[in-house]
Amino acid sequence: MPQLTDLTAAVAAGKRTDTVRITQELLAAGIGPEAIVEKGLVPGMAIVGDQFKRNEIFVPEMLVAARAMKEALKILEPLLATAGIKPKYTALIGTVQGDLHDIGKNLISMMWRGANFAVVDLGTNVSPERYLAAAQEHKANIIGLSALLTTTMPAMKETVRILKAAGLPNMKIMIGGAPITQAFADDIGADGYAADAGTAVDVAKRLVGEAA
Ligand code: B1M
Repeated sequence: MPQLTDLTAAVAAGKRTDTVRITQELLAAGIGPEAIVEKGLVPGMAIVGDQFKRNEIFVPEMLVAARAMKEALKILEPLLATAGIKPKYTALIGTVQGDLHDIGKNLISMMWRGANFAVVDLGTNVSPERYLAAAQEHKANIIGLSALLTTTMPAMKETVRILKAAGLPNMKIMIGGAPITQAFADDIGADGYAADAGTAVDVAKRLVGEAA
């Protein structure tokens, strides 16, 4: 039986077929989808990030690894989501303006769906104005902003400023992404921050007043 570390290695090497096969084998062996994501797939992308930082690999290799991870996530998504009960709360999610990274954002979206939130995914490169229009249209309870680049953190700050200035009732803003910290969230006035997809569920529940 393959180990979670084999999955990490397959993602890091961008081996799409192996990544899918190992994901299926781990599921068949009874490993839960959350463990597969958090302990198998995510560490693979962390390796890729470190290699990129050291100039050992370049954008094409990062893309290949990202595609391998996305294929595995397609298998895991239905398992992470629960069916049935009508969602009580609506959450919007998007990656902020200028930022095209979407894997983390997609994971949060899946986990929120799994926690029975109705999720509207605005995609990547979302302008502050689009967030605001969507928040008004969907009467969202949670607005989730993701940023992976230090250069797009100012866009996150601006989005929070515009959303807060609109004074929408019952609307909480939650942020996350690799360069984001609780200190930054406090600094820009976001209502919540989570470092990972599991915590993102707990924080969203807390923000809408449900016990996490
Ligand atoms: Co990019 N990239 N990238 N990249 N990329 C990083 C982010 C980088 C750290 C790599 C590095 O240098 N080590 C670096 C940023 C450096 C910095 O800003 N300080 C970087 C760079 C520089 C760039 C480009 C500028 C490269 C170039 O073109 N020269 C370029 C920018 C493009 C753009 O956005 N405008 C670029 C492009 C790309 C690809 C297209 C090749 C690809 C993205 C593919 C895709 O997303 N569809 C890519 C990838 C894959 C990465 C790395 C390797 C992996 C990102 C990822 O998917 N991680 C990344 C290095 C790294 O992060 N280790 C890197 C897995 C994912 C599950 O984690 O997104 O962090 P993450 O999400 C986590 C948490 O952060 C959190 O929960 C998730 C699950 O635990 N979280 C939230 C995320 N959003 C949240 C929201 C929440 C709560 C929690 O509430 C709402």
